[in-house]
Amino acid sequence: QTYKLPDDFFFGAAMSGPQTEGHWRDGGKIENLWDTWSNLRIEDFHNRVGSYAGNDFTNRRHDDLVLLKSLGLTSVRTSIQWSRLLDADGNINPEGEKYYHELFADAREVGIEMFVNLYHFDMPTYLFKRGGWENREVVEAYAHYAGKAFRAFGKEIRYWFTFNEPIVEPDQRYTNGVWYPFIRNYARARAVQYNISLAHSLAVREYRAAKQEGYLLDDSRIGLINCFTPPYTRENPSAADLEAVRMTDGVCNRWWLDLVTKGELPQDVIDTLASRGIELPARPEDKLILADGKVDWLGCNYYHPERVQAPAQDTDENGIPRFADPYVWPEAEMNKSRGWEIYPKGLYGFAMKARDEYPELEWFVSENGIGIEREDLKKDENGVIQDDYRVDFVRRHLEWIARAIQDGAKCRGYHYWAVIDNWSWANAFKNRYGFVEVDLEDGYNRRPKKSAAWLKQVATTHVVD
Ligand code: BGP
Repeated sequence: QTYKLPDDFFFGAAMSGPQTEGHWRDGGKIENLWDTWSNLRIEDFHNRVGSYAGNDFTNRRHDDLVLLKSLGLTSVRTSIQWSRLLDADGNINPEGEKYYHELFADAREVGIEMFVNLYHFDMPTYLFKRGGWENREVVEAYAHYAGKAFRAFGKEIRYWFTFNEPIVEPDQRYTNGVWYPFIRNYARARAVQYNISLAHSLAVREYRAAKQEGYLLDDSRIGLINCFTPPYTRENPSAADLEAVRMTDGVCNRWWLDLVTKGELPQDVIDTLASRGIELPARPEDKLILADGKVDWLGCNYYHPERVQAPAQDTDENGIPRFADPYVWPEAEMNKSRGWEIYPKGLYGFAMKARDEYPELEWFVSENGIGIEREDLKKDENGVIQDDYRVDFVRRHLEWIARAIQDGAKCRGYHYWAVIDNWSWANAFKNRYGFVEVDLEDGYNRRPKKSAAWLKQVATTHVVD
């Protein structure tokens, strides 16, 4: 069956500043946590892999934008790096500001609509040393930074976002401790999550003020981008399994949906956390701040669902409270490179939930993609990576999006992560997401993979087949 996506549907690419820009110490840029960590990873440095190099976007950005446009894409989301735009006194770094003006001018010239996000896990290191998101002063500093960004680029950018995946930083850096500096503390993770919710709300407040003052385009919009991992449990679930679903969904999904549509956080989740001794650092004035967290639309990053069941124990071996254990669904189709389940229908599930429970909410798929190891082994005799699995993955997700729109979902677009291979956090360049290869052995040169022709066809016609 063939599906048609709406004509005014955004078809684009997602990326981030820290994963692409490189030039980590140029132009007055100060260090963020990824730079600090990259600096510790000497072997990556020698392999030319790290935030210091990104994917060489800064040196190639005009050509990259032309390439994206030639694939039929009309919008690109990236992020401003806080550590590039502001100095350690919170003042604009003129060279950083110039860099982003030039980038946005390139995009205009090429005919790409830039979506700009303000935070992609890239906490400036000096602020982390002051407590990071656990310190209210850092929350204030972020709102100050957001206000500066809105005022500096307000006439150039229409689509603004406060955070990318605000649930992931607390989980990866604090709960699971897999990101530098490898903290393992669930209570601190929830405090970070809570304070990021305040930071988001204060940034929206700044946005509205800047708009009132005439710094922004009249038709500009503000949003938040979260990753939505719909939890499913086993068949014939127990009450405890359903409870595991409630808390998984509550912390990862409902928390942000409630914040951006109602300007509040889910009380049942807060109560359950409190019943386990996890108190959020709430103050009486916070309710008014959170009330300002409502947005104009939402980005939904979707990679995989969550399969959960009742936890076997109340805490893990490190004393971290457990609300759910993973459930291995025997029928799961896995992307073995990344260890993530492939379940396109989960996107439809999210769409129907949004339609039914948050009927006013407009949203778009802000990230979706498949990262595969050792694609260099999949080259044909002309050196072109044969990646039919990527076409299969994206096609199936787009089909569910098209069906959801037919069924009333207010889904306005699709951004693929990442159309051009880029550097990624803990995995460096291991898993490649791109429709376009970045050849590290050949000076970061770009080479379209086999799937690029298919992408172009779909992006230019909006017909999925
Ligand atoms: C999302 C992030 C991206 C990107 C992507 C793929 O969570 O917003 O920055 O990295 O996941 O994940 P990974 O690179 O870890 O495979």
